[in-house]
Amino acid sequence: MTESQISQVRKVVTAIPGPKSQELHKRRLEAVSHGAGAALPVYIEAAHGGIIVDVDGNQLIDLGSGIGVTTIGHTNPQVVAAVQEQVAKLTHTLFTLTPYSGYVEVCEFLNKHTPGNFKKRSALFNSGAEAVENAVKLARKFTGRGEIAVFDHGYHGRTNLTMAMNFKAMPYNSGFGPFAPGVHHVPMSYPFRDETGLTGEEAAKRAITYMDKRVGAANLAAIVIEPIQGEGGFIVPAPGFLKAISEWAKANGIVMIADEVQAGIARTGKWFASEWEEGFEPDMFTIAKGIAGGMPISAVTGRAEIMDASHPGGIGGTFGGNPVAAAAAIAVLRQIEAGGVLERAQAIETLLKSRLEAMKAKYPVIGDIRGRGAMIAIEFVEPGTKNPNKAAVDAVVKHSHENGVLVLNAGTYYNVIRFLPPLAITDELLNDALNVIEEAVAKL
Ligand code: PLZ
Repeated sequence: MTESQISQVRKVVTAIPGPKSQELHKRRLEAVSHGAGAALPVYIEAAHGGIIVDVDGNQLIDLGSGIGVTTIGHTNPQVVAAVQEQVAKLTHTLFTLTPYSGYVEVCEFLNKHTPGNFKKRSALFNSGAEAVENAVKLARKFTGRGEIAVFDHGYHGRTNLTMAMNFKAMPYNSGFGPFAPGVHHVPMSYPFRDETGLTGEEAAKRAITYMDKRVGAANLAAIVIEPIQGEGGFIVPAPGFLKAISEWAKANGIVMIADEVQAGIARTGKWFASEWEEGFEPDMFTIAKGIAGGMPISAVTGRAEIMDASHPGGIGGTFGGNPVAAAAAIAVLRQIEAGGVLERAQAIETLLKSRLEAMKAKYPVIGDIRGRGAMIAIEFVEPGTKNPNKAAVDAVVKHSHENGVLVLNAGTYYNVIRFLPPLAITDELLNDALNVIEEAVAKL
């Protein structure tokens, strides 16, 4: 099946998972480590736009983009063409051995479009976790300090350092320690769950008191924060929070790192989610997921003096900034630069929020609707309380999956459903998917 033959409609032709998926799943359980989870064991063989097609011929509406990766759309024609052209020309040299232009071009794009009016440089890696590791490495080298601060409900990856930075033991960390030292967890601003009326500035004061008293400003190399928390359930901090944290970081010579792995690259309707808060001024950004339409590549972009703090040879890696992945990234970044992509994310926010707010008014099981752009979540509660309602999420996810709508859960309490659709999704598909979700909510 070629990409253009995938009609942008939901089609359920077998049980989900269907017989071929079930067969493959048996093989998988035999062959693949059971440590890798399976949220929906439907085996996908093709995809285009906002539709993924499984081996049984079911067409599912994708509201997850593989956790925010195929933001530009599945099998985006420009990405496909760029990859096809590049893969036939050059697949690898190792950039730090004999370089190639694609790597440089990706860095130029990121230096230009990340927020901050200062001289920047970038370096490329393979995964989000690897970007976070390298940002912390460089911040430590630059400041000569060792400690770092991260926020409750945060997520940063599955390597040893980034596991130490995650909030949740289960499922990410449990039993895999001991973890890297020097990581301090501080209170986040979580407007839905903080005491009513707590401002962003007050929440920042709470976090700053902890960092200042417990860690000591002079010992902190970096503060790492997701401007909108992804795995945590799309927690958007109260206005003023990010600004106050970054002002304190600046005043104390602490490197402010924005982990934009999930929220960055057009997802929230701006190039980077950090841009939504006036006065929030990160020194460094970690970038991955949506940058290359599904090809594995990640980046650290930041102040030139921090990015250059390493001796030559201090950062690298065999595959980082691979030529094929870089070609895909350039194809994505060019399209964002050409216009229309950010606007599409904003239009998706309008559509999702208006329908979800209407549902919230009707169904007391919905406690909160939040997020920006095409990064919107519902937090489910037991009606009349703020008690997390995981059972509701499980039921809505199950009904959606059975009816050909791929949704993802999230949240510290597993009581959040998050929407991360490809921006190429049509309004018709979004509305169709929301109808299925509303059916499920109505049944609760
Ligand atoms: N920082 C903010 O969201 C990845 C994890 C999927 P990697 N989140 C999805 C899973 O189950 O492993 C993420 C993130 C933020 C860092 C990362 C890590 O990115 O590319 O998965 O290493």
